[in-house]
Amino acid sequence: MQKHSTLGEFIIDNQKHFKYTTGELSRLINSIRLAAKVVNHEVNKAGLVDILGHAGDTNIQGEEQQKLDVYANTVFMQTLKNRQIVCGIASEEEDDFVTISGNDESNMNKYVVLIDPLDGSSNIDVNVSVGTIFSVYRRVTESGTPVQLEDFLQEGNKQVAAGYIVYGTSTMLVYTTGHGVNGFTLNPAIGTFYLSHPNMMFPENGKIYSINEGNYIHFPQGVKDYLKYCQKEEEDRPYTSRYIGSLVSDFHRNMIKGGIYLYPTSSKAPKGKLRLLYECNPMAFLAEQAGGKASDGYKRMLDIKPTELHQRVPFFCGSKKMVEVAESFMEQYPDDANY
Ligand code: P6P
Repeated sequence: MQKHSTLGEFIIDNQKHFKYTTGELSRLINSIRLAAKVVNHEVNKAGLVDILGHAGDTNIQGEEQQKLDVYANTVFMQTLKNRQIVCGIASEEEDDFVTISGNDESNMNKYVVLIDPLDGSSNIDVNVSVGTIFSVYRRVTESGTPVQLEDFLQEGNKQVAAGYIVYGTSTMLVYTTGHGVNGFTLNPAIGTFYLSHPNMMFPENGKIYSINEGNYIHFPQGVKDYLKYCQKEEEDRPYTSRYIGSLVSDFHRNMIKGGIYLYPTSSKAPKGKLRLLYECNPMAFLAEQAGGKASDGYKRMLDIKPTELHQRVPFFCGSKKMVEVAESFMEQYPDDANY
């Protein structure tokens, strides 16, 4: 029987891609691995303890924070801080970025991490899968000085690593360091992630589209036209509509089966809903590394120059040919590119 390598073994093997580094990135991925296990343990018993319901606070997005959101944020922040690997962290749950100060040593660390600690958290109460999304950059300001906003406002094409944990029927960690995408499934009995999905690739085409069609009347005309295309009785259509309401889960299914995920602008969300830095860019990096495509409907997601920490963008992501067809409808309406 083929011996499945563990995530720990894979990280060590993967180190060969980074000959001239000091293993910090490997240690960073290892800290994500630990935090994922801790959060998974809590997510899996969310229904059993009084951890549901709203923490009462609202985050910068104006969304009520579920207690599990707060918990997941604390775990990932603390794990990254404790390992003294990063010099700064930005989180959906934190109004501003957090400087990992403590001592000059931490300012010598060369990586910053951006994270959505528990995406899809509104699904927690109804026992639907949720996820963590992370994105890693090298800092661009002077080493040894406190991290600054420009270290976080980097284009997605500068990412050195990105990934997600999906807390679903099984818990998986899926990530890339720019050398393909690999998926690891947690064996909860022994707390070990095993390489279950080596070299994950989006099918070039697909028949699944993921979008909240409840917003149809608010969508740009290009999106309405594309949806009518998906639903037309012709050739390989109508496609299947699948929308879990959890980006990580919809993305993960589409990467395995083929498909496209869309969160466009609408009159309700004039810049879209998803955040560029810790949702769209990491997922776009993964998508491209898996042979897929990601854009705002008009331009490559990874080339968008960020201007704010929590900025939102429209998001079209998945099988390359499906995204290209969707973009061909959007380009009929060039004015909608100026959101
Ligand atoms: P809507 C979850 O809040 C999230 O950020 C994504 O995970 C998900 O795809 C989307 O928003 C769901 O948004 O407006 O359709 O409920």
